[in-house]
Amino acid sequence: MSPPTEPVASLCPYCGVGCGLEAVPQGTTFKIRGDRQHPSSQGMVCVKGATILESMERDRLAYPLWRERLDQPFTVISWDEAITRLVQRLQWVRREQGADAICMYGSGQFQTEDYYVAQKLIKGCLGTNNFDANSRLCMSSAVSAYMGSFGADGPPCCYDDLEATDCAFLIGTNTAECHPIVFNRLRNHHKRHRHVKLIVVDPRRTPTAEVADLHLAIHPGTDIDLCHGIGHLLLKWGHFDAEFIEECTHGFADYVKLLEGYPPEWVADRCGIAQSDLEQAARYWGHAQAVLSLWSMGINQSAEGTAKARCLINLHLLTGQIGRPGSGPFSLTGQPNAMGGREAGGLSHLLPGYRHVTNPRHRQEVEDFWGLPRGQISDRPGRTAWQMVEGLERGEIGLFWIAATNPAVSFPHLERAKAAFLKSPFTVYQDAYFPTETAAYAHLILPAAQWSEKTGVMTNSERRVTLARAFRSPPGLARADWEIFAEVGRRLGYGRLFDFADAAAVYAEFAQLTAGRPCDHSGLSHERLARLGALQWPCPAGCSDDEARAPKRLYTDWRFATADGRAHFCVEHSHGVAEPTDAVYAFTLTTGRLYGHWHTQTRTGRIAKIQKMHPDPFLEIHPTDAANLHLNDGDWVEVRSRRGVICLPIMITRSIRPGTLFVPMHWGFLFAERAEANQLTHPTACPKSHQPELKACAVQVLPLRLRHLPHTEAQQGQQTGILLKP
Ligand SMILES: Nc1nc2c(c(=O)[nH]1)N[C@H]1C(S)=C(S)[C@@H](COP(=O)(O)OP(=O)(O)OC[C@H]3O[C@@H](n4cnc5c(=O)[nH]c(N)nc54)[C@H](O)[C@@H]3O)O[C@H]1N2
Ligand SMILES: Nc1nc2c(c(=O)[nH]1)N[C@H]1C(S)=C(S)[C@@H](COP(=O)(O)OP(=O)(O)OC[C@H]3O[C@@H](n4cnc5c(=O)[nH]c(N)nc54)[C@H](O)[C@@H]3O)O[C@H]1N2
Ligand code: SF4
Ligand SMILES: [Mo]
Repeated sequence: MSPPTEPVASLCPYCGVGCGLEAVPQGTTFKIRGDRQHPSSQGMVCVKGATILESMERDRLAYPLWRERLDQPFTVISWDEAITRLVQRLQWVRREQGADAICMYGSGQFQTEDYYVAQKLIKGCLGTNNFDANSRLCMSSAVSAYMGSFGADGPPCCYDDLEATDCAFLIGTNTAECHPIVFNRLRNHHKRHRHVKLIVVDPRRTPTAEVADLHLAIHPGTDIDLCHGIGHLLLKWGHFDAEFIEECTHGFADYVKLLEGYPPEWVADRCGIAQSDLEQAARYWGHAQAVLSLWSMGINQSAEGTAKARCLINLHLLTGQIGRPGSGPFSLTGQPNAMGGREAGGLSHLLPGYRHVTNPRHRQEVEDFWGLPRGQISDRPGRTAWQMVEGLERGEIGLFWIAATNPAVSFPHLERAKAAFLKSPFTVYQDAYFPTETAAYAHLILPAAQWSEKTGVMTNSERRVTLARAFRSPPGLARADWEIFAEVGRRLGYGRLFDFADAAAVYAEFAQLTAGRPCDHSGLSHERLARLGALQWPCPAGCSDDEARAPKRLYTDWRFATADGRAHFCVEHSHGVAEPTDAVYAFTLTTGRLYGHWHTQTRTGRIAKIQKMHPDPFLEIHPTDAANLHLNDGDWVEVRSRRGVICLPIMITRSIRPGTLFVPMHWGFLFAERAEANQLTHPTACPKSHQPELKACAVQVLPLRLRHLPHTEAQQGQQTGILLKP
């Protein structure tokens, strides 16, 4: 492409804050700066957004690669040969094993266009719902909580609420490190107004908790008890909204009965906090005009993630704190386009436009729109991420297609996941970088264009859609994900359905399919987004420019999307964590993120400044626990769970609860030897959302006097040809 001469408006492709960026041409390259016009971020960026361009060239995957067996080196092949092999395999598997033997595992790092074309291919043309995404490990509990409480997915708040609240309740979110620009906006408001309270609920004293008025360092997994404990006090002290409850909710009487069983003494003991702190939290809630809850993985990644999020939402229903400026339950989306993925139907139980595969009317609407015969879309939810692993174990999967995610690092119970990947007869891996850990398990590798090299939209946490235009050429033969899916569709004989002129045409079709749905994009187009800047949904066709630009909240009329129009209380007790500690595995391990790194480091591990910020993995441990184990800061330990073992140095810190440990999730086997958090985690998931409990497992810690590291997988990687450069 010919390089632009004017600044190009874009979007940061890292986290779900969705900051606006501008790429300013400078000679042969670009300078990245915050886009002051972008309403979400108002010109701010964090270190990841600011350094993004530095990772765009190194170790890029530029050509399709192929090998018959995993112990062979890859050879470079043409696109024609790559697509031919893939299409032949798809046809063979469909014929011999049936469409449900085909699986695609995608990502919240797709643009909406990529997601949409993938749904059309997999769920429409191939007729299997086996499309799931890494959002299953990330946002699926929030999705099912919104569904359960409000009758539809969709975070109801907007970022203007950060500056309109007088009590922010942050639970299971390290906002300062993981959603830094949301945190900046909230923190500035908090600093400026003394009456504004900030409560943080996290077993660790994170940088987010450091600046809170109240930090509740609860035992991991006791969030439901805490919420019910706060509810109990609010009710007892009369801080509830009787009119809202009466007119707009369902299930209050049962909720009241449930709350009776949560007296503050019991709750404080259960959560491991002072009763006075619990009471202070309830007082802050009760006295505030507007309460905004922010939550993230400390809630979602749990074997009771849906119930956790819904019990938090209960507090908003009890107090009528929703649909008004500065109030509401607000899930912070992890990935840059996990929201767009939900809108496009990118989980195995969904169809585009917040539709569900089990709903006959929804299937028909989509079949008719796509011009496919009635009955073409399967009525069974497809495999979730972990069910794909189980399918591989049982030999039920003939083709496993992974795109824009690195499950050989990010899946729970890695030994088991990787053993299953080894059993896959045919794995396609579509990524932007080479090597990555997952490449070691692939037969066919397809080079993807990524941010800055392809045009498309992403939706951020506040439902704001930003157009990110291409302004650089992709390396070698890399292509946009949606183009790859469309090419496969055409080669399978569905030419008419995949005849898109460009990404704008893909988006226009998707937007039309959302008309009249909660996530209505039908008033949006690439052209309009380029002209007006980033816009929020719902944005129905025919709305004026002013209407399109106005900040939007959901449920401002207090009518909900349930059949009875009411929001529903969730009446559930906690079952605790899936793997409690015992005498042998006496510590609870939790896992999570650091400010500079992004997930499995495919980008940030290749940026010098960020490598310097966080050079090595470590285990956070409380001084008392370290003393009991006779450990000094920096000593190496083995951490063992029932599933695996890792070795790393300890960091002694008072920021973690005694009895709890923390390992960052960022180090796969290409970046460190045996330090993967997910060697230890387990796949037990929330029965409603199927989101695994990545935030708690039982482990033991053993001093490692000699740093003896046997045969590493990095060496293994070399043997299997993963490190071969194209
Ligand atoms: N720097 C950076 N930012 C990111 C990402 C990244 O990789 N790096 N990834 C993005 C993505 S995809 C996501 S999903 C988000 C995640 O954003 P966050 O959810 O904020 O990040 P985590 O570190 O995974 O977990 C948050 C906190 O949950 C706490 N926690 C653990 N167990 C419990 C519990 O039982 N109860 C409570 N209340 N808290 C608990 C942990 O101590 C941790 O501090 O970040 C996004 N932003
Ligand atoms: N223990 C533990 N495990 C976790 C978590 C945790 O908190 N603890 N968090 C979970 C969560 S919330 C998440 S979101 C996952 C994240 O886990 P992953 O999705 O595995 O992590 P990433 O490193 O972001 O992988 C994204 C990949 O997509 C590639 N890529 C980037 N852009 C494009 C593109 O446009 N097209 C294509 N085809 N490829 C592209 C990148 O090169 C990279 O290899 O991890 C989950 N795993
Ligand atoms: S806060 Fe998130 S979206 Fe904004 S610059 Fe940082 S990583 Fe990018
Ligand atoms: Mo995530």
